[in-house]
Amino acid sequence: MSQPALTSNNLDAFWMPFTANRQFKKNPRLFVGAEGMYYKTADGRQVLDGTAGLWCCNAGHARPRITEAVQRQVAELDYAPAFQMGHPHAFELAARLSALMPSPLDHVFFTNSGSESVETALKMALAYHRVRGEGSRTRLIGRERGYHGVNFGGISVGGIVANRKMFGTLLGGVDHIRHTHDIERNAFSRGQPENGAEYAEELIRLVQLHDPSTIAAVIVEPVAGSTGVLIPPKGYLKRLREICDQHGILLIFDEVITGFGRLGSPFAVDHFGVVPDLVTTAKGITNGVIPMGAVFCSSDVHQAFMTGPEHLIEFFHGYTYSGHPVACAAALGTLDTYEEEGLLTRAAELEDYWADALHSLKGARHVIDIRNIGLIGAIELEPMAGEPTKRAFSAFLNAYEAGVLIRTTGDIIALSPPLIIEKSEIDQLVDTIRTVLEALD
Ligand code: PXG
Repeated sequence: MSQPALTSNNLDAFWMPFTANRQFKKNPRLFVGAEGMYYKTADGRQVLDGTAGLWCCNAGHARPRITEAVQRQVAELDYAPAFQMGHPHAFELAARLSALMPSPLDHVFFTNSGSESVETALKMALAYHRVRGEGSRTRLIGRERGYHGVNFGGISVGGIVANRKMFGTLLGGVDHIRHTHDIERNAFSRGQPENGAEYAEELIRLVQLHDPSTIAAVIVEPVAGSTGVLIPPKGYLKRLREICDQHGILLIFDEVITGFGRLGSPFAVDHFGVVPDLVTTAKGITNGVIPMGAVFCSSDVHQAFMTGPEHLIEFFHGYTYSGHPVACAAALGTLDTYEEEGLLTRAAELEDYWADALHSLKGARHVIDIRNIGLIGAIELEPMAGEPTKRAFSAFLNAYEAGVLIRTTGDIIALSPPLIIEKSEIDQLVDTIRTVLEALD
């Protein structure tokens, strides 16, 4: 296929998401191809993917099993109605996914994105209490600096100020516990920080304030990604689970980023040994190839809905494209690739090398913290006086010019390469960042 010509005129119509549109269009950064660990730019350069796209291409790019599965599926069955009808691959995929997840998380509801998975899980939690006769449990608890997508439920329980402040009063009846980031006590931690399990006790404060009979669910990312890689202190997630159990509150883990091998185990649920009632996923489920998300729920939650006359719909929720045949094919090809190449546990094998490489940046210019877990890393920079985010954004632009794709949020560089990365590529990524940091204002 020939490349479309690009003029400043035809860059104009596309209002880009979460992008500095005017800055971008003055000097566009366009990818036209991708294979393995590398993107190809419109000007013919190779760029090492340090971010797995947007935390989604866990098996790297252009993986043949996924490509072929999608091609076959489009030709065979392009679409089947999602409501009151089915197709075999959706059932096959749900069964394979639930086999990957520890029991009792054994049912799967399909969506098309992380944001939709979050809305689905929040609605499931509210409806669960109601079908069990506890309809007074309507409150949702999130956490400061949480990211749960961009729909109204997600930004309400989320805790990123810029994502919330423009959009009115959001959902009512939502409260937040504090975030767990504590550079003063935990700077330069490798893996889970030692200090901060006590931040879970904040949940008790909210339980006492609102009364447990009003609280439906607590939602957290096991490792907060978008907000700059906030790793849970040792013991913190376990304590959240205990408090939820004591008070009949559902616990939701948002695993849109941590799911599918990012931490060195299939899910954060396995990694931390804490089992929530609901798990939201997306991204790595299809290796980013076709939009898809999935919510896992416990047998207890599922069973609560399976009452009443059998001809009645049990849960008034779903999307035209829930379990889309092409997305299911992509997901099945993705799971095959993960399994054949051992990718869901590869991050555990590389974690020490990754940690050593990242922490070798301690002492580099502007660096005030480095943190890592699985194949996730963050390098926090001292903000420029009066101009927050500018220094990290310059690092992003300069790294791109130097052939490496990184991601920044605030003044934090976040790294999450495809799980196929080799040690030499880890070196390339870190060495490029070191050079970029030394040259920054
Ligand atoms: N939950 C979590 C934990 C996420 O990280 C979403 C929900 C929403 O997913 P969708 O598919 O609706 O975008 C996300 C998405 C970044 C970055 O660079 C992170 C996300 C998306 C885009 C960029 O940090 N996370």
